Amino acid sequence: MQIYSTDALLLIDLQLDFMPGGPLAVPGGDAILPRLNALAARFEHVVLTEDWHPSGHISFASTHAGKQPYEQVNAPYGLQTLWPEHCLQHTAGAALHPELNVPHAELILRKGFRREMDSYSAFLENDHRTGTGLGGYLRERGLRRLFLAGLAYDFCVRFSAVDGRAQGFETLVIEDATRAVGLPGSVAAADAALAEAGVQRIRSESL
Ligand code: VGL
Ligand code: ZN
Repeated sequence: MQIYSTDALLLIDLQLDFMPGGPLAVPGGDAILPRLNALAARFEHVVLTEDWHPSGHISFASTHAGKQPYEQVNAPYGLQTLWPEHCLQHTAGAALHPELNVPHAELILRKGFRREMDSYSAFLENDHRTGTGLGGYLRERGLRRLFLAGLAYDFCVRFSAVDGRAQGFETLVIEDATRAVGLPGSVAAADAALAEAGVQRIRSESL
């Protein structure tokens, strides 16, 4: 598969809090970094995202009395899974992994910065209505096809890919350049959602 100047590589949430040893560790999250660096070097356009939460964020179990991580609460916009505190704005754990080597990344998009609403997707917050601006940014720059990788396959990669496709971008997930959180059923649900949305899953060697 050829890479064109109208393609963008979207690298999702490669932050320390999602790496092994972090509060919301994604198993093997750091093992994909060499592959991501090699991929990124071949793309003219790379966009990074950062999960970027204020204290007291609605997605933190600690915000809800008596709730534990991985339970759910009813939010005004629907069910919200609760997580350990992670990616607090401008803390060490919110930093990108130092071994991520993408000096030519053109945009770092932050999401999840509203206390009262989470945002798994890089395009739409969890109400599935509030835009982050990424769709407009990509369109204005003439970027039409998106390759997604990073963390976590079953949450932020999944929802970003589905919303990117829904906004009219040809969207592919490079599956061996992602890793999953792996809650019960979450990987199967992500597989099904990507298939349903028309998001192709490819392997990095086909690029
Ligand atoms: C993510 C759970 C909570 C992700 C972010 O990056 O996939 N997952 N916040
Ligand atoms: Zn988060």
